[in-house]
Amino acid sequence: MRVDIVTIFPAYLSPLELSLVGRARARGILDVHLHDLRQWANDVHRTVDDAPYGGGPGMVMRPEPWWAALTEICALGAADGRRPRIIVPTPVGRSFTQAYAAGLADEQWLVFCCGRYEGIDARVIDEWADDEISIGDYVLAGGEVATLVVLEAVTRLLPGVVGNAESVVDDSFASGLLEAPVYTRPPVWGDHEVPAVLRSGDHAAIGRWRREEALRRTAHRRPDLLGRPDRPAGDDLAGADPAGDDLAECDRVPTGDDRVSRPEHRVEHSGTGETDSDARVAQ
Ligand code: JD8
Repeated sequence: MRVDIVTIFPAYLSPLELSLVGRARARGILDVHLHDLRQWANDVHRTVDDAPYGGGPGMVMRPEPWWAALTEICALGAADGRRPRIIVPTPVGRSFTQAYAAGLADEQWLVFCCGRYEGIDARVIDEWADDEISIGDYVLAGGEVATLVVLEAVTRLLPGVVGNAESVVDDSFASGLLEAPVYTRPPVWGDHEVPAVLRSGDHAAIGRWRREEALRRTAHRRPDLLGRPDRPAGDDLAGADPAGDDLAECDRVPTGDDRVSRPEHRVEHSGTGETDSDARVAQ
């Protein structure tokens, strides 16, 4: 798969040299090209933004550099009639999901347009964008982080990228359920013991346990996922008690009093009265 990324912050995409995506590039499964939008800004200051028509805060990305960039990049496929799927991350886009990632993974050529400021002039999006996608209901400062998210989710699904394809098949969301808790050695950690069924070798029982936990967790944390029509029939959740009393320790969402009861995790930040989890929240 070829991927072109246009941005005014190419360095923001350097994580694509690492780990899974980095290996996919090294093995030629993924061919990533980063482009600095400013090379298509033809004024001495290489200006890519201007004031918004109608007034309002901030600046808008000018259409001319984007038009020139997309014209030049798409021309790379003209010889053999290839055209890329042009993706614009935006908070007003369609929700990006595992199913969406699976659809993009079937493409041969993707182009990501990373906006900044208040966004890209709408005429560029109307003319060039095949997809406007959002990675979540919160506001970022630009499209680069969303591009990293989408590209990692898509790359995982490319043949040969993830060692055993099996682990991609039963991904969270791919199965429509959240995954069950995972454990490794030691069998006992503090006063926490790995569920005996997982050490039983009884793979049928292990499969049932994981499914039960996946259903229970999904019912408790993401009931919206269960409302999906693609849920296989007969999945009785009658057993799952939404209040979560029968949930495994690691599945209970800590309520106020739960937090208090875990002194060992509390690291007093000097004089702040804050503990590490409060600090994390504060960051
Ligand atoms: C692209 C500019 C910033 C957004 C004024 C803050 C995606 N899930 C998502 N949240 N935010 C984005 C996103 C934000 C972007 C751009 C994506 C380009 N901004 C703008 C509108 C309000 N500033 C996103 N995917």
